[in-house]
Amino acid sequence: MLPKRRLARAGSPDGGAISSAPSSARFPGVAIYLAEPRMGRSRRAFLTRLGRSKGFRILDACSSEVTHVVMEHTSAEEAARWQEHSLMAAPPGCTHPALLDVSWFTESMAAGQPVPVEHRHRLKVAEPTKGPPSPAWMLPYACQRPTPVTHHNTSFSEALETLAEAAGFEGSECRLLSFCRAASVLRALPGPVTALSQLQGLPHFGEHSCRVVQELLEHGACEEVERVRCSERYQTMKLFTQIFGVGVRTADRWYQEGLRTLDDLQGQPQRLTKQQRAGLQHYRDLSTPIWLPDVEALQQVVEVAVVQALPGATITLTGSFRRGNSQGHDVDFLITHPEEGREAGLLTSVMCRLQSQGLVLYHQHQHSHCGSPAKRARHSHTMDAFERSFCIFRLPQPPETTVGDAPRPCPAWKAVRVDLVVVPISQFPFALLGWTGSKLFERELRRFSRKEKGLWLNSHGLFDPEQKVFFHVTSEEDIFKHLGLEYLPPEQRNA
Ligand code: DCP
Ligand code: MG
Repeated sequence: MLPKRRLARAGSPDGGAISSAPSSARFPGVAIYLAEPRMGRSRRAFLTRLGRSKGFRILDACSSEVTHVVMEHTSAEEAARWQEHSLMAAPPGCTHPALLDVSWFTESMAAGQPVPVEHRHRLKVAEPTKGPPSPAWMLPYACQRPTPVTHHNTSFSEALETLAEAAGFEGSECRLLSFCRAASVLRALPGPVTALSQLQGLPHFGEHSCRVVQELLEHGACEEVERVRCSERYQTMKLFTQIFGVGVRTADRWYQEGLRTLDDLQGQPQRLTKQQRAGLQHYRDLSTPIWLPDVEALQQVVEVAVVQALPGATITLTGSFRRGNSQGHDVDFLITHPEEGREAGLLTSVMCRLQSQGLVLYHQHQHSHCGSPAKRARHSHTMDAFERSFCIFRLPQPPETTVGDAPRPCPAWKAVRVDLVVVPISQFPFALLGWTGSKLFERELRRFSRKEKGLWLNSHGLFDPEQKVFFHVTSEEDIFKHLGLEYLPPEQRNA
């Protein structure tokens, strides 16, 4: 007889007896393969344990023994494509396994035995949806679904983003993320939410976020959101954190000390860093959006300086403008050269050229502080370590604009925030992906890599901590491929 402890282990979902000896499975005619692409690693591991604990034979690899392939959120076309690539060629006379939706698997689990395969279990071509969105295709990670610039649920997403921002001001990262994720789900919906029932089953929609949407649907306003927006705390924190160089902690300290206005800060310049003083000096310009024509003008002047400093070097616009936004709060450029190493020293030379043209109001050079590659990869949550310059540019403006029939004089120039980042060509695809954003998209991408694929992603590389190897890539598309994600162009990354 087995001792009690060993008996318990043999019967547990993780127990070696069931999982490592599939031949002892209760249903010998059934061999299941759970296909990962859209299921994700952790869910697949969970379902595998569940199936094995109930005596099902679940294979780790896809082979000709497999009788049932189970997939989640997958259309018949995608499944067929997957089958072509992943299944071993069936020997003549041998039939392909059934490609089934996860509903067959969950019903079988509930029944404690394989249920007969019905038509509804077989993977179908996804129909374009009309009316209420179905949660089945709303994948949980923002990097798994397209999110365009313009969407249909602005008032709801803005309300949730206000609560997210307010949570961030209180240092509540968890609540900030919850509201951001719910807002992002709304941004990805193909139509407006008109009834609360449409939120049922959507990922990241907790009770609180549902309540906000419900109030907006019923009354056109949400009392909590209005209260937050009118509060002195929120308004002051927003005012202070909009200053270049001021983060939540500094803003909070000033608030606790009783400071409330920009004049309060002007009166105490000794409290401010050089960066914050520049931010305060140009506050009005820097807190008004930058529009596309300004970005194009900037790109031209920076490009000329870069090419003059190092022929063959290139600049690439990233950030919100690369995602197709027509306005943004700053302009982000990546600078590189097709020959690795040639980019060294380039930034200093570029800045000298721009300064000599009188274009630079402020700049702060940050040297590259790349440690060992593995060390960099581990710190996926922190800012990257590329050489960069945080600048405020003096951008000349057209002499006058016309409002109605009357010409209105314009200031001769406008202060604009610009980030110039220098990237060695071997890391360029990662930097491009990392700097294109949105912030939530990047966060979700890194979370997806870590949790679902066991890989560490940041703006420098993609690292496999088990194999201790970096992936070599030449494009953003390669990175999506390594992660098993469908490629999303920048315009669809507005999570
Ligand atoms: N980024 C990031 N994490 C950081 C800083 C930046 O992932 N700590 C990435 C995501 C951002 C991109 O870099 O989208 C550029 O940062 P910005 O702050 O300039 O943000 P955006 O360009 O997206 O928006 P904005 O129009 O406000 O500048
Ligand atoms: Mg930006």
